[in-house]
Amino acid sequence: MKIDATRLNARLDLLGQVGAVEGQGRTRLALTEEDRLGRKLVSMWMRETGAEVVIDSIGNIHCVLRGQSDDAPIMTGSHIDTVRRAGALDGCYGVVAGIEVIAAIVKARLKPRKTLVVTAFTNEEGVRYTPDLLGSRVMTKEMSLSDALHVVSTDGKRFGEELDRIGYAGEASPWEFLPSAFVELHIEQGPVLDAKGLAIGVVEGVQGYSWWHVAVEGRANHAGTTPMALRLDAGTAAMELIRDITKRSADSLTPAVATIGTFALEPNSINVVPGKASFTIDMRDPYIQTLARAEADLRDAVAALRDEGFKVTLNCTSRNDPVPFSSSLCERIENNAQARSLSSMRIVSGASHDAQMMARVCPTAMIFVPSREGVSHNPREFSTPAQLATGADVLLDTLWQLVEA
Ligand code: HGY
Ligand code: MN
Ligand code: MN
Repeated sequence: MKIDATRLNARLDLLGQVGAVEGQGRTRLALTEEDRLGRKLVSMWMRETGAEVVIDSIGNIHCVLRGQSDDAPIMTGSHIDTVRRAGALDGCYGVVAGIEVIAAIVKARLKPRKTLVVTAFTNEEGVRYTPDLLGSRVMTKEMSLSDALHVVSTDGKRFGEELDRIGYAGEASPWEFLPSAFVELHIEQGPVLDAKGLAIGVVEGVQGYSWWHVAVEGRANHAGTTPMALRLDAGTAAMELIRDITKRSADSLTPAVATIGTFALEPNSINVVPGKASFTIDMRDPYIQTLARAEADLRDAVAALRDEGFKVTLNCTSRNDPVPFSSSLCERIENNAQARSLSSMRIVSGASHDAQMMARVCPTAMIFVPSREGVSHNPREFSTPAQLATGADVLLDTLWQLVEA
C-alpha cells in the first residue's frame, strides 16, 4: 500500500485556496461560509474513496471504512477550520492524509479487520466560538451537545443555528464512532524538528493551557482636562496587568508562554481616557503546578485592580490540563519511523489538538512532521511535500497495524 503523495500535496494546496486572500493566507473560521466550502471539498474527497461519509450532530465529518468485525473503530483525524490569516497545513494535513490512508487501503482491495474512521472535527481552533476543540469535546462527553449548540460566537451567532445554516447539523450521534485508539498526524508548528533536521516527532503529550477573557472598566474622561492622579484609565490598567502576566511567563523556570491575542479599548478615541479595555489571555505550560500558579497570579492582579476602583470581569473560556499520550502507541510510531529509516525524537506538543480530548477516552498519540522555522498560525507556515508524504506513510503503517491488531 502506498500514499499518493502527489494527490496529498495537490489537495492541501487546493484546500488552502478556500478562504484565501492575496497576501493574507486563508481564513476559515468555524461555521462560516469559508468553512462550509472547505467542508464541502473535504466531504467530496472522502466520498471519492468509496467509504461512507457520516456527519454527526456537532458537525464532525467522518469518513468510515467499515471493517470485518464490529470491534470499536480505530480513528485518525484533525480539523479544517483555521485561525485568521492561517497557513494551509494546520489541521488540514491530518484530515487529508487520513483520507489518503483510506484511499490506499481501498485501492489495495484490502478490508481491515477493524473499522477505520477519519474525522474532521468541528471548531478545533476556537477563534469564533470558545471553547476550542468543540467537536472532540462533545464526542468525548467533556461538554454536552446542548451546551455546545448554545455557545454564542464573537459575532453573536448561536452555534446550533450556524451549524444548521451551513448544512452540517448531522443526524448521527457524536459518539457513534468512539474509537479504541486515536492517532493524529499534524505539523509540529514549533521549531524543534526543523532545527534538529529530524523527520518525525513522536508526540508524548500536550501542554496545559487556559484561555481568559478580561474586561477592565474605569472611567472615560477628557484626555486634556483630567489630571493623571484623578484618572481611572482602563487602558493603562490593562496594559500594566498584561505587562505583569507576560513578564512572569518570560521569567518562568518552565517553558511557560502567555499571549494577548485580542485587545480593544472603548470608546477608542484619541482624546478620550479609555473607559473600558477588553482583551484575551492564552497562557500555557507543560507543568500543571506552574500553570496553576500563573492562573493564581492573574487572579491576584485582577483583585489588585479592583482594589484601585476598577470593575474587572475575568472569565476562563477554555482550559485543559497537560495530557500524556499512550506510551505503547508512541513506541509503535517510533518503531514505524525506524522501520522506514526515518530519524525521530520524542516531543511534547506546544499547540493543542483534538488528540488532547481523545486521550480522555482511548489510547492516543500524535505524529509530527517539521514546520519550517517553526512558523505556524501564519501564511508562511510550510513543510516540504516530501516531509508531508513521509508523515502520511508513517500514519498509514500505524493505522494499518492498529486496524489489523
Ligand atoms: O491553539 C492551539 O494551540 C491550536 O492551534 N488550536
Ligand atoms: Mn491551530
Ligand atoms: Mn491544529
